[in-house]
Amino acid sequence: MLEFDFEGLSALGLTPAQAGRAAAQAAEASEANPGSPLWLARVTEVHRETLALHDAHGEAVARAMPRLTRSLAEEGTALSVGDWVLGQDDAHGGRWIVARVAPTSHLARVDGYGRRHPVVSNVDVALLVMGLDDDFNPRRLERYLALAYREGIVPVVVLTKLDVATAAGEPVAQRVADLRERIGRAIDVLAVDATDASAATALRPYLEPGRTLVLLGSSGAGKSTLTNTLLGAGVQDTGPVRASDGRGMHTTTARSLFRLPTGACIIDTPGLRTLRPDGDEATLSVTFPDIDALAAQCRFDDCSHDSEPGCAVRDAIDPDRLRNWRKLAREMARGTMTPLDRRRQLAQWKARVKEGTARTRMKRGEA
Ligand SMILES: Nc1nc2c(ncn2[C@@H]2O[C@H](COP(=O)(O)OP(=O)(O)OP(=O)(O)O)[C@@H](O)[C@H]2O)c(=O)[nH]1
Ligand SMILES: [Mg+2]
Ligand SMILES: [Zn+2]
Repeated sequence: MLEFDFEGLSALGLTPAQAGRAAAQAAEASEANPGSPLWLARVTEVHRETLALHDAHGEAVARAMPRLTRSLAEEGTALSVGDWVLGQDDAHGGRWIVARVAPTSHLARVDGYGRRHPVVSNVDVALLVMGLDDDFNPRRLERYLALAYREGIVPVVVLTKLDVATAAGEPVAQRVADLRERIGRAIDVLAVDATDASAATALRPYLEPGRTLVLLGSSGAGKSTLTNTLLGAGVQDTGPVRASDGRGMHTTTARSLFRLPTGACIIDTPGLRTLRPDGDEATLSVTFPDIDALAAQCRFDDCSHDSEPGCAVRDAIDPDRLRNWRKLAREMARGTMTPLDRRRQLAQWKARVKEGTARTRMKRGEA
């Protein structure tokens, strides 16, 4: 049996579809865990041992049932900020999460070893935050775009430090125009002073009640500054940026979900050090629709837009964008390999090395 207040939870981003999923999963969960009634809440923070939750009435701290943690780990995932969860109270008033409501979107990043790390769940809009200072990097932005597109999340580019760049006499308007030209006009690009209330006005169309947004971007880009401006309060700590290279000091160390006065929810995240999008060919074609459209006109179906004759892409696309596309394509191909593929590839490499060694020895007359 599941008891919940839809009105109250919809203010935390619960959609009718998710409420339906929750009810269906609750029927299963109460069979597995008979006893006290189930509740539904949203994860606002994940700590080592506990999770902070919000339901319509307030904040609470809960633990995940070890069985749930184990089964999620087997699927290569874990409870994340933004997840909707079903839980039960024990006889001592302890709160236990017994199930995760299947998320509608789930962002994960892949580290240098190919391991997936959950970032956030159930997000509608990703604010891709990038400073108009040394942080400005269209290639990195294209990685974030791929990350959002893979999950069907609407990306919005927020360029911060407009005040700083303007005061320094930088050609901001030109930079913004070039960026729009490069990533395509379908993506909204806003340039703001994140410390000023005008940033909240600029973002207003994305802050509808019930929406969930996530802030993504490197350390020092201004994610927490923006969070505070949108909250109208200094809730999140913000940190200095090194003068030498404009990098932040990793001030935010955990992800947290906040409710905004507009009725939207926002998740502030720590700056990611490495970002390899967990994507595939389809992700790549939506992230680079310009390349995808032109590729149909190349003479060869498998054109790599490098030196092939009759290539329609090479001369029409910004060379830096094309280089980035190629790099991401390679990384994603590596990411989508199954462990069996990888073992096979490794075996091939080893065989080739062995062959090479044998050939050398033969030449030397050792064999
Ligand atoms: N003048 C000005 N300063 C800004 C702006 N955005 C951010 N800053 C400053 O940049 C520094 C870093 O901002 P934070 O909000 O802490 O950056 P963050 O993205 O949260 O960084 P991490 O938490 O480390 O990932 C702070 O000193 C902010 O005051 C802006 O638009 N204008
Ligand atoms: Mg921060
Ligand atoms: Zn081509």
